[in-house]
Amino acid sequence: MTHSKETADGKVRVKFKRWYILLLNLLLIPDSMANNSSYRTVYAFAREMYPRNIKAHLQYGTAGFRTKATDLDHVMYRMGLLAVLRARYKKAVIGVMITASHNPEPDNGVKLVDPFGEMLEQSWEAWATKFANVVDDKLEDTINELIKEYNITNMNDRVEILVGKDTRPSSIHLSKAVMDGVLALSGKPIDYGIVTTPQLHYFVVCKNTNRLYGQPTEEGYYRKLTNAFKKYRGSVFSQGNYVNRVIYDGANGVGAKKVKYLKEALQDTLLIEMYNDEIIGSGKLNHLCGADYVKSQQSFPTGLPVETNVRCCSVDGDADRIVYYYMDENNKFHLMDGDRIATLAASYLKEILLDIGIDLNLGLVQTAYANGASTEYISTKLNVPVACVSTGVKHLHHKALTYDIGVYFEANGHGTVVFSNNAKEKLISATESDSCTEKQKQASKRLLTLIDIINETVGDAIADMLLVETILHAKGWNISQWEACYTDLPNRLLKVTVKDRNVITTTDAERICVTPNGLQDAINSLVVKYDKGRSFVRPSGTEDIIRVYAEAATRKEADKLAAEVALKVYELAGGIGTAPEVPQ
Ligand code: G16
Repeated sequence: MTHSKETADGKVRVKFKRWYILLLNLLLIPDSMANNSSYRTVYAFAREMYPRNIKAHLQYGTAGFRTKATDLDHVMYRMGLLAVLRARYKKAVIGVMITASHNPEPDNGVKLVDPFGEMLEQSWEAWATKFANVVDDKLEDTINELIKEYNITNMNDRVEILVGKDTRPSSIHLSKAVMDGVLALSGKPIDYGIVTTPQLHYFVVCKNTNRLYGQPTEEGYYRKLTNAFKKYRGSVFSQGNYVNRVIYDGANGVGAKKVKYLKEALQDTLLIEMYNDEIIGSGKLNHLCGADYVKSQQSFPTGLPVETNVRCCSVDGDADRIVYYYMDENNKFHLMDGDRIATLAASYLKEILLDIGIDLNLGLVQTAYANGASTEYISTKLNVPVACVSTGVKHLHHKALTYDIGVYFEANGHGTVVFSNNAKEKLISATESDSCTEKQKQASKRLLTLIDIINETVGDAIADMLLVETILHAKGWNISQWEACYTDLPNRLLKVTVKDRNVITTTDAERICVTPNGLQDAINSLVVKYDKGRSFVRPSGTEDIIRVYAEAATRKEADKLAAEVALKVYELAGGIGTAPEVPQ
């Protein structure tokens, strides 16, 4: 059935017949077998089922690998292998999520979830890239290299790898490839089927905290969020100018599928009217809808009824981002993006902390995409410290953990709030302390309940929606009252296609362009022409393009500045296709 030999360098080389690995996969390798050392290198055969057929170099980017689904079989298989090694190294449960989030349906992708729900640690991103690109014959060597580098000695541990996928038709066989990779190294894949990205992060944390964070099931997830939401809301569902009705755009993805369960659990506390919930394989995922579309186009998604002054929200393809918006009586579109959610959350938390009267440092983390007006509001009106980091929730999450209470949101609607153990302990003791007044105790209890509405593991569109609805309800606000806190500077996001997006490199949290030579000088000389002008460019980590951001005092100026900068990118960074047009 097999033949294997141990070489002088101690590496085991094994050859297996194809039917054998298939049988192993069917059996999911029972525990007793997994401990048999002769199964440790099943990958040596299994990789033959997932050969690397492409020449293009793939990179573990902003949120893992993203490209055409047809190019990903071997990457998925290898990420299954890597997840097992990571789990053995961390001695913890690891997650693998198959999704391309906001990308169109022919794309797919994969990202690994670390033990506490964080994105894969950066030093391992380089290993992921190496695993994805190494030629088939060197895969085994690369695995041995990693084992040696991290001195992974527990190669018999039957570690659990939680696997989730979004609704893309390609996710089905790609998830099988991940599981084959897990099995090949005698790990234990646990298939969670179709789930949102944040749900998978939540399951990983539940498992690694021995269920302290919650039950690692979908039911456990809904129960935790909705129980806290209902408790916080009490028996009055609408109050002040707040009405408990929201129009919801599911982007024809997993966010539509999953919110159905949420609706059932919430019953009348929040009336969610769902649209864009087409079935799997309709080809409509993210098409003219979803959070990315609404944010970048700054317009209503298709398929939603346009009702004056009614709160609407859109989630993205894997339901980790959310933006709100509404149409006013003059048919003007108003966007409430991640910056707005961050400021709403930070201002409310600040109020509660004042009520409690305990010393906890609250901080807010943004990226260069944050609207200049929001940054000014946070620092000068809310008096909350604000930090700017590179794009990617992994960077924001990391920085947010340096505060007792860290609020982080990207302008695109991706974010959450994290609470340190110190903060949670102080709140718990405040609920019981004799030195606290009844008002302080009640405020501490409220905040502890609010924490349970939040998915602290990563940005979560569903949990973030419940958080926004909770705060608006508590304040008795309608959406225009929320908007009235500050006035956004008009801004525009554009994409430019270039031959090689890596020619653009940046520094200072992506606000300064280092290469190609002369591009930053060109941007500077354009920006100074505009009142309140600001612009930056960066290569996307999820699409093969350069992103251009610009803001200025008026809509016309913001659009013009963005187009001028896009043209400079096209000229100096090897643009391909039609050159961007600058409006007059
Ligand atoms: C991912 C990341 C986000 C990032 C977005 C766009 O979101 O998780 O943090 O803002 O990509 O990244 P880029 O500008 O590099 O393409 P998602 O929702 O697509 O997973």
